[in-house]
Amino acid sequence: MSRQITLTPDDIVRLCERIEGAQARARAIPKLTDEYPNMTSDDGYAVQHALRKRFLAAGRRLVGWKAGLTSRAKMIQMGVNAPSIGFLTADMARPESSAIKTSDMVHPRVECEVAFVTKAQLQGPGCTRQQVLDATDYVLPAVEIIDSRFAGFKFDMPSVIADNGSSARYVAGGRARYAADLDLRTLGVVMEKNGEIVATGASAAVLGHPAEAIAMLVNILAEQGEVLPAGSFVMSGGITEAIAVKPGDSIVARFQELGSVSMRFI
Ligand code: 0L1
Ligand code: MG
Repeated sequence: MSRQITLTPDDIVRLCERIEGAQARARAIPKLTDEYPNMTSDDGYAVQHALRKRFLAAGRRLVGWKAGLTSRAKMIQMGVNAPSIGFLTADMARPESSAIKTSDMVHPRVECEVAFVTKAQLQGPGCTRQQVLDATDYVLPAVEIIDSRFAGFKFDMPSVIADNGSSARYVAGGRARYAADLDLRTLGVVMEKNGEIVATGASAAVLGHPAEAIAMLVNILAEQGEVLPAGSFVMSGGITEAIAVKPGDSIVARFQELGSVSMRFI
């Protein structure tokens, strides 16, 4: 299937700089399709690719990828109808139990995810859940801190893809486990904010099985002529809707079988 690119190379540079500026200054911008109404998801990935090149050229290190919008709850929350992917760099990671600054984000939200660490390269098209499980070294619990750079968290697929799937920070922790020792479809998750339960879910919410989201991610990478290398850290998508956080909030995400991940926001 050929990619549908409507943006010119100049447009791609312009939009990449606009996203980079919004991320660096923590400033909300209008969604990109307000100015480019014909933008496609492939255009969004072209902007995301330009952003990745720019970040890596500036010395940031690619550690893996994230699947986003992989649960019905998230798609309904955000008004979109397909999953997306984004890249993760080492500087986005925050230690477990740490204090995370919010002044360098626009309007952060947190979501519980199962993360996979791979031990073999995965390549699409046609990558399957079983191939993902065979290539997985271990899984561990994670919290993704997303931060759409679009005003009011209002966007569409091309815009959110260009904004690297709202990637901002992530915290991995808990207990690393072999995927074969768990039933990854039925893991229960509870998110607490300031001691109150604010979201609950089961991992099957992510496309029926979180490894399915990793297979989808590998197949989207293949459309862009890329593979998922061994040693990648990959987040499979929010199990529940995302919860807004502000300075003073403490978050604990409790995962059945995988332990908990906590952090506070300042
Ligand atoms: O990780 C996610 O599911 C987020 C993808 C982007 C959508 C959003 O900002 O909520
Ligand atoms: Mg996510």
